[in-house]
Amino acid sequence: MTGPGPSARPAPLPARLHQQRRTLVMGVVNVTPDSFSDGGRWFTPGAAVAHGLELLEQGADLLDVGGESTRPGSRRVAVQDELDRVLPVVEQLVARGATVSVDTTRAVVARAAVDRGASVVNDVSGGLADEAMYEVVAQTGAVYVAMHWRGHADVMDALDDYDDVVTDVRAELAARVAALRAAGVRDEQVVLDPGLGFAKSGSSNWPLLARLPELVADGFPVLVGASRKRFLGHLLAGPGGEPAPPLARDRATAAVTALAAAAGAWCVRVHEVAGSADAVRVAAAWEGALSGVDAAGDSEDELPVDEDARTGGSTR
Ligand code: PMM
Repeated sequence: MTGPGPSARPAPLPARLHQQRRTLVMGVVNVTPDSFSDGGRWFTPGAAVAHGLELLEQGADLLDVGGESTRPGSRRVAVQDELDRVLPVVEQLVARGATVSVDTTRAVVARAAVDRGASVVNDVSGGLADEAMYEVVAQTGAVYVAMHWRGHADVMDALDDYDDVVTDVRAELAARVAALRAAGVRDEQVVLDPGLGFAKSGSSNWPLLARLPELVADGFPVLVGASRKRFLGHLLAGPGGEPAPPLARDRATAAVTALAAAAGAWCVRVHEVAGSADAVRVAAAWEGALSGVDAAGDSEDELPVDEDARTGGSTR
């Protein structure tokens, strides 16, 4: 494999994340009763914070806190409910030293989360769900993940119509970049995401992964969110054709992480962190051996001295 190694990095992130010579691991903290992969397990703020701290212990570099499920077919939650779910968790995780991303399509939620210390706005709609989003991103200077999206969860399964899924997704993301620039967002803030499972049938996801270097070559950091998604359930289907359940998809997720990292992904978003934390180190060692850099030893891919953040600041 001769992937290009980790892609460009967004500028406004904390220095300790820039020092990594490998793909970053974003741990998912869903504060929702109904996410498809882990619905309801960490629905109270206390449980969500404890889960986030556990993910940091397992090697997460940053945590993605979301209060609205994007499960296929799901309905929108009220803005106030989303704020009530997300903000206390963001605040407490930031206070414990975590780098926090907020998973929201709403500008008002993004702004409130950044005000409470979130560094990243992860918008699965790429700005299409809320016309005020780009202004918030421009004003706050937060890192912004623009995911490829064609419609909300209740309609997205009907929007899987592509000539060539990779070419079309890249073109639609390029249109988002143009709109972001027009709104005053700096390129250094922007991360792109092909949006696996969003308006993509099972078979549409594999070309997006296999041809990830094409998206990486567009020059922006790339985030990959394959974790526990339906296309992995179908890949791992039992003898009767029944998809593997979400919690049985973690080993396949870690395998995707290794391949995506070797293909140059900047970050992977995962529910089970430990397997992907290992996988990104394997990929870095693999790439390092090809380029003559020692990424497998005890030096470059580790944090310098920031054990506090890795343990959630629990020793402070
Ligand atoms: N997938 C989910 C939620 N947020 N954000 C990004 N950037 N990319 C993704 O692929 C993505 C996301 C799916 O929901 P889950 O949290 O229930 O897995």
